[in-house]
Amino acid sequence: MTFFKTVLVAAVAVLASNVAFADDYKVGDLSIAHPKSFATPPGSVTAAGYMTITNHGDEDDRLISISSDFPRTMLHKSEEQDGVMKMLHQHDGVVIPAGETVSFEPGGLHVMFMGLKKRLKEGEQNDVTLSFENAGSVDVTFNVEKRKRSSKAKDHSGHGAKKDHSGHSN
Ligand SMILES: [Cu+2]
Repeated sequence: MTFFKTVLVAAVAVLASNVAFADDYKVGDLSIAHPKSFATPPGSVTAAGYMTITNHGDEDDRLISISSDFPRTMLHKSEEQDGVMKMLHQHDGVVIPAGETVSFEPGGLHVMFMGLKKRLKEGEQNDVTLSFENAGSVDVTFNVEKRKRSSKAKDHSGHGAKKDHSGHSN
């Protein structure tokens, strides 16, 4: 009985860890967890991508570029300036400090997919290449997930081909 219990516990533990790491990626000292974007409304030409990057090493690294099958892919940061939310292009990339985790999440850093020809639908997958200064490149998959209602106010689907991003209300 005890033996069975032990085996069962071990099996569950293995299963749980497989699930937990199902969409985690590793490159060098970095791990990238849960790349995702949200389904977009009709007519939207942009979509934001989110993920979490952890630097397990003892040297800083930097996400220097990102590419996908979409016409343009950029690194953005939403930031409030004088009471207005703006999206700032991260020209120098995004530093991933040694021993730290950087979250790309609604209202902050995000990947911006631009020039979308069609909506992103739940369950779709988009292949994206992340290039880091030290760790090199890694291919990851951004799963399109159902948008949570609570995040609607912070979504990026509104911003189109404006020259700057000051108009969009994220
Ligand atoms: Cu953006």
